[in-house]
This record gives sequence, C-alpha cells and structure tokens, in this order.
Amino acid sequence: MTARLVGRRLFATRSVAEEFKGNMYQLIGGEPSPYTGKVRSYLIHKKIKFERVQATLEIYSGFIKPQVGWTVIPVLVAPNRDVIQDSTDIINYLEKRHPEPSIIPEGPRQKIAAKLLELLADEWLVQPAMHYRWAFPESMPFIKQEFGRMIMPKESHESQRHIAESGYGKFKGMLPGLGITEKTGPEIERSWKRLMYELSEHFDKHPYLLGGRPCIGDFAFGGMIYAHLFRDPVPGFLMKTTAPVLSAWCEHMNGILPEANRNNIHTLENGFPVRENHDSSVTDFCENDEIPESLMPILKHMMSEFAPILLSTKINLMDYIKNNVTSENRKLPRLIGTHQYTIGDVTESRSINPFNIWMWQQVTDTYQSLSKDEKSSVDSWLSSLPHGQDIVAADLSHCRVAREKNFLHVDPSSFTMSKL
Ligand SMILES: N[C@@H](CCC(=O)N[C@@H](CS)C(=O)NCC(=O)O)C(=O)O
Repeated sequence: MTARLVGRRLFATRSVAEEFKGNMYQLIGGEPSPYTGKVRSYLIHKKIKFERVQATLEIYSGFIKPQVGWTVIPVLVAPNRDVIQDSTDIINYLEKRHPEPSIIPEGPRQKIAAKLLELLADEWLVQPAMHYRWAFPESMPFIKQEFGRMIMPKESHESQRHIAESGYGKFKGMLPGLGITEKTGPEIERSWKRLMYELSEHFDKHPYLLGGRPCIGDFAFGGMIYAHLFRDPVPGFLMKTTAPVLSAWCEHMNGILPEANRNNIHTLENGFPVRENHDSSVTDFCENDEIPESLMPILKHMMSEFAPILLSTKINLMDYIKNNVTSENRKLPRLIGTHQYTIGDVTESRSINPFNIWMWQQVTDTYQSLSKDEKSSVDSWLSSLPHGQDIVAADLSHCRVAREKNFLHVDPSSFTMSKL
C-alpha cells in the first residue's frame, strides 16, 4: 500500500518499535462533517484512543490529496501509517483490530437491520442534513465560522468567516444533484419532522436502535444527525424544542452526554455513588434476534422513500456499464446522469450516484453470507418492510462495484456479467 511505503520512508531512520511507540490513530475530519461524526462516535464508544486532526487547507492539500487521491474527509491514519478513507472502510478496518464489543449483532435479522440502518443513514439522511444546512440564512454565520475555523484555524475569527466559502462552496453546490430544490424542500422538512418523531418514540423505549447496545447503525445515525441537524442553529433549535429525547440521544452518541444512557445510573452505597449493575438483557441487543417494534416505523419510512431510488440506480448503472465500460477502463465517474425521485407529493430530478450501490452491497453481501435457515428468518421479517426483499436479497451481480485506491470502479465480475 502506498501509504505504508510513504510512512516507512518518513520513518526510515527509526526502528519499527520506535515507529509505533506512542502513535495513536488519527482521525482527520471536522466538526461540520457527518461522516467524521460517524467514525468519531464509533471510536469514542469503543474506547479506542485517537487524536482529532482538523482538516485544514494544509492537511487537505499536503496529506489528503496526495495520500487518498482526492479531497474528502474523514480519513484515518493508523499507528502503523496505513491510511484509510471512507467511514465504512475505516470502521471495518478498526473492527478487525478491535473486535470487542462487536457493533454487528450475531442474529441474522438484527445483522441485516444494522447494515440496512447504516445504508439508510449514510445515503438517505444526507437529504435532510444537506437541506437544513443550506436553506436558512440565519444559520450562515455559524456555518461560516465553523468551516473557516476548520480549514484555517490560525486566522482571526473574522478572516475565518470570510474565507469559509472556499471550504464549503463545493458542498453547497451539491444540492441540485441531490434533488434538494425549492420544490422538494418543504417535503424534506415534513419527512424529517416525522422521522424525528419516530426516532424519539423509539429512543423513549430503547437506549439504541437495536436495544441496549449500539450497532453500526447507531454510529451512522449519530454522526449524520449530529453534524448538521443537531449542531446547526436552525435544525438544532427545531430538534431541541420538538424532539428533546432524540437530541439527548444524539449528544450521548457523540460523547457529549455520557450520562444520558439509562444504563449509566448511579445509586448511593455507604454514602458514595456506585454504578448500578444491569444484566445483559438490558445492556445487549434485544433478545432472540428481535427487531424492536418501535424501529419498524423508522425503517418503513426510510425504505419507502429511498428504496425506489436504489432500484432505479441499479437499472441505470447496469445500462451505463453495458454502454460505457470496458475491461481496460472500469473507473466510474461520481455521477452517471439523472433520474426522477419522489418525496411526499413531489417529484424532482436527482443525480444517479453509483456509490449508493457500494453501500447497498454491504447489505446484500451480508444477506448472501447467511445460512438457508437464517435467510428464511430474515425473509419472513422482510415481508413487513416496503421493498424489503427487493433491497436486501437483490442480485447486484450485473452492476457490482469496488473501491480501488479510493475510487469507485466496476468490479471485474460484473463487467463480465453485464456483457452476457
Ligand atoms: N462515503 C463517504 C462519504 C464522505 C463524504 O462525503 N465526506 C464529505 C464531508 S462529510 C466530503 O469530504 N466530501 C467531499 C466530496 O464529496 O467531494 C464516507 O462514508 O466517508
């Protein structure tokens, strides 16, 4: 791996023991970034020591661009100088090295639900997150300050606000491609208000999405909700005033409010605070592979909006591969045209994003890894979800994608399949 080689060269005069001594993980990102939030929240809950590195302009151009190939956060630098990009790859990398406590449940239904929740959070919560970040001029002084502080921390606060646009311009420019327009804005708000209500109902009954212990879905929801919808002034005010339970959960997930968890309660013994002991039925995933009833409205809501987009992306990508991709040139552009999507009563155009397929594969690959009995347990649960079977048991072999050196490529196997 290039990153390793670069790391070795930098430390060529030091022994391996010296090289690793004292190094901890570095998470390069920033407070305004939801995917940084996802990884940060994971690291905090796993109690993995890490250093927070702000993605300044210097770090972007001097480290991220040359190491990763393009400017994106979060990026993880491991103690051995491996450099990993993409929150899903970062967490998978860390899970291999820090497996306990696992964030993927053992039970097949819960396993699928955890992966599905990660997909829905990463790829669909973008909609309210991006709408609420950019739709309200009242939020802009805060947003400018935050971006300015991240990219140029040494500048005066006033200059930070002035230079901020060079950090956020590209993100604001993504709105039309996401289908976030004046037409869809009110529907996105309606949908988010409903989702806040559904999540609040759930967290009123359970500490986490699948019971008493966080799964990968919690970190994905936690990060996505925290960076924009909790921290930015307008959606933050809305959440705190209308969904305080969700707001406290979000703070808890991001390490701000550890005591918000009902499992972390102290009583007095001999006059001193002592943590109450809870048996594993309270601090583990729900028993018997159960999916909490209160999670179903959340899954149904998000699946009914996002599954049609995934299904259309699949068809469009298959078509794109057939017409544009050769075995010598498998690299994919970030977007491959546009398609229509519907939210509430409104239909709008949106870019087709092949990366959605890569995240979707995380779900289908998990399903394919299950035994026959496990699959049938999942199948009977899936029948209660809109497009449940179509998404979880989908055959993506004709449009399989792979991340190669941090860029999305058509997987060689699907290239062969698509020409059949
Ligand atoms: N799928 C990626 C998404 C990362 C991402 O979109 N990061 C944003 C900041 S939160 C970014 O830097 N985007 C730059 C770009 O899309 O060009 C992940 O999970 O890490």
